[in-house]
Amino acid sequence: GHRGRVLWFSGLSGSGKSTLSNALDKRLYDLGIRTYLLDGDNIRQGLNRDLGFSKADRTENIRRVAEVARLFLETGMIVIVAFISPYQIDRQLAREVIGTDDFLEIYVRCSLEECERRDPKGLYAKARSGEIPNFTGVSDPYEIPQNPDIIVSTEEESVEDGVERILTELKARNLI
Ligand code: GGZ
Repeated sequence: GHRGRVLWFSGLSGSGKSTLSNALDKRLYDLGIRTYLLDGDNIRQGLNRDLGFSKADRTENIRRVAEVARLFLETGMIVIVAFISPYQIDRQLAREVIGTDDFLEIYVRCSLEECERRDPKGLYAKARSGEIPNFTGVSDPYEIPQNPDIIVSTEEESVEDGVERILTELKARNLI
């Protein structure tokens, strides 16, 4: 078996975190590598359904996700985590909870303009009209990762190319 790892995706809403992390999850599964995906769909509706989008709640969201990722890590799985995780300090704390040797930060880079153009759920429009307050990138901060392990630019490369590049990087680091 493999030693566990946490692949932590950070990026704006609509940047492509879910698409990329799901595609990577499938590729690793096909390679026979055990993975577990943590994202808003299985965390914010369950474990963290008491949390909203204030700064304190986002911090608590990320803290709990990091603790859950650590539990799965101990089973030897590759844990794929996909949350906006907008604050540098919270990502840093997650790295410390998980252990820096087992933590890879992947910045899903996409301009706010392009995320707004995509607006797959119409959330940016609602944020602009004020219907959704504290929306990341519009009325709430996103702190760009300063030293990510991997950057995937979803305006410049396809999902397939991004996933292959992550796999190449994992192999180069002997992580898979
Ligand atoms: C940002 C929000 C907000 C606000 C609801 N700000 O595109 P989505 O819909 O599916 O992804 C976004 C998701 C962000 O949740 P996270 O747990 O990843 O955020 S954080 O890491 O900051 O805790 C978006 C939706 O929730 N959403 N309101 N105000 N995104």
